[in-house]
Amino acid sequence: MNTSILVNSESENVTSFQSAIINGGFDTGSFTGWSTSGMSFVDKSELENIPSKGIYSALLLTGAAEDGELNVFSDSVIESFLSLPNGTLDALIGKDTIEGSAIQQTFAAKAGDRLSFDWNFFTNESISEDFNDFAFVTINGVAFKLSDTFSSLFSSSSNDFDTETGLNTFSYTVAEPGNLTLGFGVLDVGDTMIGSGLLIDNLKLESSISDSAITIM
Ligand SMILES: [Ca+2]
Ligand SMILES: [Ca+2]
Ligand SMILES: [Ca+2]
Repeated sequence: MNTSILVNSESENVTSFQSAIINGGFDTGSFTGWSTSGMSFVDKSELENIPSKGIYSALLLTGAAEDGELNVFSDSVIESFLSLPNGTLDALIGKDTIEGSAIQQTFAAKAGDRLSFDWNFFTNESISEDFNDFAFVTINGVAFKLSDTFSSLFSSSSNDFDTETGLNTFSYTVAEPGNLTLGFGVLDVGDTMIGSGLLIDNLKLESSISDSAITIM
């Protein structure tokens, strides 16, 4: 179907347009377009995952002692990096978050655009209130938890971690036009002894056709 000319501007179909997001699938093999803090990799083989789109995914890690001293950052540094109010991450999980990694990107979005991405949370932790490592997304300085060690989605993992949620899709409808800053992070809680990770891929911003339709007179 040719979507460049529409005779019906009332169409509510949704189609992908040129995304303002740079390298949303990480398939440049690098973090082009992103800023990073801590241990973040773009890799196709680190965990032998099958990315949901393309060859590469982003992988963020906590500072697990079993992996040696990783170059991760404290929760307060991560909060500053993601423009979150001090104490946001402790409050999100209800425990003392310690350290981890994050990435972010800012792009233009219109009201009604649909943002979506795929994620997978990995951990070597058991279900634990005290060491409840977690992964989260931030949208314009507001944090939403993606998963923690209590996830009902866990199955045993075929990669280097004990368990994983498997790939899930998060979607969000943009309410206000303007720049949107999107961040992702994964954090150790309680201590730094047992590691967790967050995979991100296939980040997309989709517009409603009716926003850019051309009406033929
Ligand atoms: Ca990809
Ligand atoms: Ca803390
Ligand atoms: Ca941990």
